[in-house]
Amino acid sequence: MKNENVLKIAIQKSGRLSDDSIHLLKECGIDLRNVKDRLRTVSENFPIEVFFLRDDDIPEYVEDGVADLGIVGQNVLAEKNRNIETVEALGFGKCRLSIALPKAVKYEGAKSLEGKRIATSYPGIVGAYLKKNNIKATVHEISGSVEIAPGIGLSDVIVDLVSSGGTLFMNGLQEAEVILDSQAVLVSNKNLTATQKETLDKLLFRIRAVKKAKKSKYVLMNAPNDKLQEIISLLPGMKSPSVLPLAESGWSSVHSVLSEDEFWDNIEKLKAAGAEGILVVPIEKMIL
Ligand code: PRT
Ligand code: ZN
Repeated sequence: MKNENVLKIAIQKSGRLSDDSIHLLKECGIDLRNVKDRLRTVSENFPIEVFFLRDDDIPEYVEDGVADLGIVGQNVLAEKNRNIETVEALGFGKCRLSIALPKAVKYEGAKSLEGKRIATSYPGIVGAYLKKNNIKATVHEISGSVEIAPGIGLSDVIVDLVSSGGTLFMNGLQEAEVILDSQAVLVSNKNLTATQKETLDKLLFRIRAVKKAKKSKYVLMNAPNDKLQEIISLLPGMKSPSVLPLAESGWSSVHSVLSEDEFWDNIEKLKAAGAEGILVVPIEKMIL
């Protein structure tokens, strides 16, 4: 394989996005060895080379073309504000960048920040938010443990990432306003070669099949023939459900695909309509 046609993808070396990023590539059928060394690795069955980096450096490397692709949180992307393309949201690493302040303090929208000291690792995003809302406040950039800043008197307010909210709670803080919703995204350099674009399309096709499968379940059930029409009307399927006769006369086996969002609702309706022995099976890939 000619080197310039191999896509170089930068993923987080060690942290919250690392395992999910590797797992996604593996689910796309990309063989990766030496992921334990976490330096770089070339796939043997797909024209891709993986670099392991700090997440903060990924947007810059992708802009400069040191890497062609990257997997990074939208929070880092918004903060670094690099000239790169967001190609696909990946559905993991979900969190939000929020304003938080001590529980006893009342929050009445952005104007509550006027004249306050704000501690954050996201000075770019916070600065833009203050500017948009026409607020004057002091921003202290700190690189970690932002949640302790109010407790030690360094700031009045923080802007930090939140997922469960447990960290804020343990530090006596309340989440007051979400500034940015974030998840991991696939990003790309803007000047890929035609061959690299083709490889990216192949990768995207696989990523979408994996994402789609995650959101769906394969369901099988037994149904009395006199209830078949009602049961079929509850099942969308990819085109329409498959119906196979059972060995016992008067009964059929019905197979279909249900989306996770409507899953429990549908299962209850199916049972009420007379379906029995309902099996729910995960789907590995889904190509539409
Ligand atoms: O070393 P490197 O620079 O690569 O890693 P890092 O330490 O900067 O990042 P890392 O691994 O902590 O996070 C990587 C990315 O994961 C972030 O940029 C986000 O896109 C995403 N992510 C998702 C999160 C969280 N959820 C999250 N909860 N990043 C950080 N947190 C923090 C949060 O700020 C809080 O302090 O985790 C703590 C626990 O959160 P709660 O709300 O569940 O208590
Ligand atoms: Zn980082």
